[in-house]
Amino acid sequence: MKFAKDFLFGAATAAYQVEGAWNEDGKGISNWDVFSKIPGKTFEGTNGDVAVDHYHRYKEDIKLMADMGLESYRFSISWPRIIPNGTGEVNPKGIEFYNNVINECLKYGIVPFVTLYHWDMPQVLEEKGGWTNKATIDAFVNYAETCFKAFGDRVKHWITFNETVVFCGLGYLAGAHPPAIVGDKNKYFQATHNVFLAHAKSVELYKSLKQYGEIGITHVYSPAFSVDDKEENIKATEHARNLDTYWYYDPILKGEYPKYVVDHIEKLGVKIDWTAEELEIIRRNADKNDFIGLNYYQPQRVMKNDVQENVERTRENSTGSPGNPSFDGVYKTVRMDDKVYTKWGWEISPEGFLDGLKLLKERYGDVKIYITENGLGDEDPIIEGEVVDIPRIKFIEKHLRAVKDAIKEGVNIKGYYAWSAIDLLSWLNGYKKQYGFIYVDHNNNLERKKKASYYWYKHVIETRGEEI
Ligand code: BGP
Repeated sequence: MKFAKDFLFGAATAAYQVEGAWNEDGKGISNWDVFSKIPGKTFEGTNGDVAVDHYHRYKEDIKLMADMGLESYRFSISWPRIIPNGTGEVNPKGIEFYNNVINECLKYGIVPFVTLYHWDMPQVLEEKGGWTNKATIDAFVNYAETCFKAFGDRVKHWITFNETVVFCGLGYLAGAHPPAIVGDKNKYFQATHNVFLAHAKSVELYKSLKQYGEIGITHVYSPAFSVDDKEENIKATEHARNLDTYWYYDPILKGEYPKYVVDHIEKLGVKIDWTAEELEIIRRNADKNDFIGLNYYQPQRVMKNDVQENVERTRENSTGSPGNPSFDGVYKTVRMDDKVYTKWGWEISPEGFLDGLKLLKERYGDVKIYITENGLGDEDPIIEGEVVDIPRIKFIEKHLRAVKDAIKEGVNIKGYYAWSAIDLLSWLNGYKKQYGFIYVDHNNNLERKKKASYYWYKHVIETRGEEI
């Protein structure tokens, strides 16, 4: 089987992880510009000041993507580059930069797939309470409108937010992302609600502009599976699915919050400030979503847990490795002896991907899905000057196979974006953890080099995945 002609083969990046130029051409300071400089927060103090200098080298990078045959490039827009203070004046140089990136893509027939919020928020807004402040909702919608109007004639695929569970969870429960708050359940749930509202309002606005493109949201999907068939662990798994998946997709696709979670957090004493009008905005926009984006790296292996603890997570245990109790103490994720893990402790499980996609279909039906991220973080071997990233090829091959199988089973998947197009800054793990098809030499002027996976993916695209 070949992938259909309208299935997009892509690759992704995010502004803070590739652009650099953190204080150039009128860009405002972001929360990540500040957070990454707090000692101990990131691996060896790495930050995105220069990143891989995509801001100055986008032409070279997009040419490399074009030569790879990439059909679509998912990248994000840096909010503080467009509106430096979060609200108010627009920075013409910011608009110019993204116009250039978009036009460069279109020159080669690459479909730009744009994320509006991949975690870098104007610091001015973060200081006023970030996502816990309702004023941020309208600031975001105004920023979204600015982007739709500036780029919407050429950009026909929009993602509002990337991985709400990550920036809210690590930001307000684990203290590992800005604003580095630990264990504040109220702030966490308030922030998620405010994000869903900002999403719904942006969708409504986008549709009213009649630009005839697609809009959706991206969540990371780490499907929860019980470690065994003990009833207590199965119950804990259902709990995890509610908290980590349904809470995130239900308001978007069903227009309402899962009752199970609403009841549960009420018992925990969490009070969300949500008005009837806000809930109505979320409800009436649910059927306007054109797709959901789904990032998949690994499943969660879940078992019951009894001890409630608010742990401040470090870099090592905050980005994926199992071994963490849930914030409410009900379940924990564990490492299993019979599973395979990456060097950073992330389980490799294409089976979990397929099973997870089937579970989503059961709950949400035929919704259109783009796999907006999937990839292997590794330290790539260099042999005789060549970057021989065979484990990445194997990883993507198996996961593309799962996508193919899911499509055969009726899951409506329309595209696959490998994370990442090019080696970039891992938020907390520096440059050591590589994901790209293109290598960046940090010892030699950030020179680019094609990896083995680059040639492999090019062949996959040329043959529309027939040999997968
Ligand atoms: C996702 C993010 C990406 C990317 C990826 C890999 O959660 O959307 O931006 O960073 O994870 O994560 P890491 O860099 O921690 O390995």
